[in-house]
Amino acid sequence: MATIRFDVLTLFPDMFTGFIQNSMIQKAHEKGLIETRIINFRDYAFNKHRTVDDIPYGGGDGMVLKPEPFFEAIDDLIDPNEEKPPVLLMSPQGERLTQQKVNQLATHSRLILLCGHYAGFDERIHQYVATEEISIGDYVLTGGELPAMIIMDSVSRQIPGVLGNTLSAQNDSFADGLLEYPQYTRPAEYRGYQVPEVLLSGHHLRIEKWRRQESLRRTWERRPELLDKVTLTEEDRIFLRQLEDQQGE
Ligand code: 4GY
Repeated sequence: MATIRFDVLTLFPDMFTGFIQNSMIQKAHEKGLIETRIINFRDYAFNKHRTVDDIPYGGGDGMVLKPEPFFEAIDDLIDPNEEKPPVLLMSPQGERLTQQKVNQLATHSRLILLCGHYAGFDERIHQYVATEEISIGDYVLTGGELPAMIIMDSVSRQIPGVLGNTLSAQNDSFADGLLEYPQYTRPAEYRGYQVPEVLLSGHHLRIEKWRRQESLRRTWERRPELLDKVTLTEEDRIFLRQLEDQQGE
């Protein structure tokens, strides 16, 4: 059975309680598929006032996170006789998180996540504590907690058994490199808005073809750059050529 353990170093452990105590993550915990340890790295600040930050050398705005609590906490978490788990530092300067990266992270049995605040980390934490830096997107947050939760959420749902249905993780957007086709449920008509006829037909081959084409259409309209990385059939190519020909009509 594949399981994963997340160790999170943060100054704001309460931010994680709502996340962990809800939804699929909580169920995955109950099933023993995932384990999370939320550690306040202030517990590893051994100076008199347990300070975790200090003013930047060379001057400037904001406070910088001191190296000692991170080095000490990692020493406590990692057994030198065991394989060193990835230590991910959340930063807008990191490698962009993609589904491919999520899948790769999900192959590990353990991940350590470092969440910073203020003006950032002392560079020695980047260099000697973190094994890689991850960014969830090109915008700046107040801290690394939300990115850490995004990693925990996206990685957890790749663990077999975490989602009720083992197929759901494979079917979604990005699993095959295309955006997902539109979904409908009952009623078949609401306020005059109709569910596409083909979905009511019960004709599985026609439904599959329609879904593939809608996935291709969406990807072509919204994220055309994704199409360069997808394996397309001859039928897919014909459909895409039709879309191009119809363009501007
Ligand atoms: N974007 N992706 C991000 C972020 C906040 C100051 C270092 C992001 O991953 N992390 O914006 N993080 C900063 C705040 C300390 C982290």
